Amino acid sequence: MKRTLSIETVHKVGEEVMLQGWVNTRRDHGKIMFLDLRDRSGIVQLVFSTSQESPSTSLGTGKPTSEVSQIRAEDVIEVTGMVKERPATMVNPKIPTGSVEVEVKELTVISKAKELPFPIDTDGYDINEEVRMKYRYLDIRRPRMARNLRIRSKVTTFIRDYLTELDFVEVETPMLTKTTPEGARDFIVPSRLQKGKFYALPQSPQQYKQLLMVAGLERYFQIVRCFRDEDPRKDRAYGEFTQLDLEMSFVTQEDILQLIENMFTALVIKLFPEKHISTSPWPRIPHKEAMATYGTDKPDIRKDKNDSNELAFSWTIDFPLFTQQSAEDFYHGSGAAKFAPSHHMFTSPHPDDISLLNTDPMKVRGLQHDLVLNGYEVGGGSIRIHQKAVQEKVFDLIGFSQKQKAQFEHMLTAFTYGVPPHGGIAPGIDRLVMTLFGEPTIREVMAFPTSASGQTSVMDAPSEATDEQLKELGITSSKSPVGHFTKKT
Ligand code: AMO
Repeated sequence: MKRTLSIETVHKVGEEVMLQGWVNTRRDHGKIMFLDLRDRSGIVQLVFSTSQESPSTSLGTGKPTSEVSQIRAEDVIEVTGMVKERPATMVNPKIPTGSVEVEVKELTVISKAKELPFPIDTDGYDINEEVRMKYRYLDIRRPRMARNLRIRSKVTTFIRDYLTELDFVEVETPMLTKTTPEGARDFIVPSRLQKGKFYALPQSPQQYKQLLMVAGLERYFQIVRCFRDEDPRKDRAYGEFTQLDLEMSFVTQEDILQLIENMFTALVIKLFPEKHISTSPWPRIPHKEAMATYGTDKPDIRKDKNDSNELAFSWTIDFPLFTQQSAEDFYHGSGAAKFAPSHHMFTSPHPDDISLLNTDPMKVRGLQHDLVLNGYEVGGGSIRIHQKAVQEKVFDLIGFSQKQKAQFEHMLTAFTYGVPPHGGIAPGIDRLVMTLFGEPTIREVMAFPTSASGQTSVMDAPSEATDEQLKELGITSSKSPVGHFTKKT
């Protein structure tokens, strides 16, 4: 018999069905036992009767098997039985299948479950996070987590459809690549074929997306994994996270802002109808004004911060092109430099300020735009430099040595073959979804996040490599893993 989903039982009253899923709850009422069966569509009540003469004829005549009494929550079972309307007094209006129940005729236990390490019928916020991550596959059975992953998938599907409709091309860019100077430490991967050399995992596909503009694609996007070795926070994942990376040619900053505003407004209307965007069009706040008024470049401009359904989007624009931080802070190992880019080194100076690059670089505004939602920076981007000379000038100002400049030779070379003016943005999918859902941390919207100490969910990484693996890579490890040190006496 073909499997029926629990949600479909409401349309199958009077029919015999076969259901498969997990035992959500079990309730014994003397001669009658109820199980709630859970599958991906929700739950439905199963009725087992221990006597032929059921106390209420409407409550089923299913014969129990010896296995029935052994069944416990989270066992995986298969049942066949008859779908029946519940008596009016027994209808449960809280669940979509509350008007029916399945009178079980046959039961098979497919897989038994041990007692779970924590409850999954609660929201789970108060459970130790390490334990939740160790058993993440159980934690995701929690309705809140399962819902988060499902809605997140709807968000990315919406974005894909929306952009594809607008002639954007989704392109995958390499994961084994060269460092992208985004501001965090890189994860590096040793090369076996060229011993002593390393790949870097991309902090973002910044250079590739610009090269795709030189390649003439004009409209690119990618829902892409990015890797950054930086300290985690509640809105910042350690290790890896996901961006909606996009780039367009022959556009102004206005075009980028409009596209994102239109797309996310349509997304909220379609997927979060209970939420409202507090101000439209979204306010555009110059960086200077944001700092003076709110003391931050990502102001929370909600009108009522107690309203969990309010979404206050805004743009922060007119950032200074440079900040005075040391180069060490934004690009490791580049030595002392006076100026560091506010966003990244490919951001275009404001055209009115180009001459200031020679005279007063700190006064130069950049064509950077940050997308802010309820006080979180949920996206960042800019119009890019597309003139070789300007790019070289910025490299000089941030104190690049000849050797460092040589690392970006491919960009400068590409800029000599006919480069369209271009720009883009990269909203952080995890952070955006976290804010849309009102979740307290980014890890609540990621399937298998890494812990604050860099430990992966479920799988015990990072772990040691074998001597053979290291030898093949031409690497010797000078550090024993913590715990293997012998105590000095
Ligand atoms: P930026 O570094 O500003 O820009 O990153 C863009 C957006 O990515 C998200 N984000 C993160 N989310 C979770 N965990 C992290 N560790 C993390 N780091 C960043 C944020 C941020 O706004 N290549 C440029 C984009 C461009 O210029 O088009 C870039 O990566 O939401």
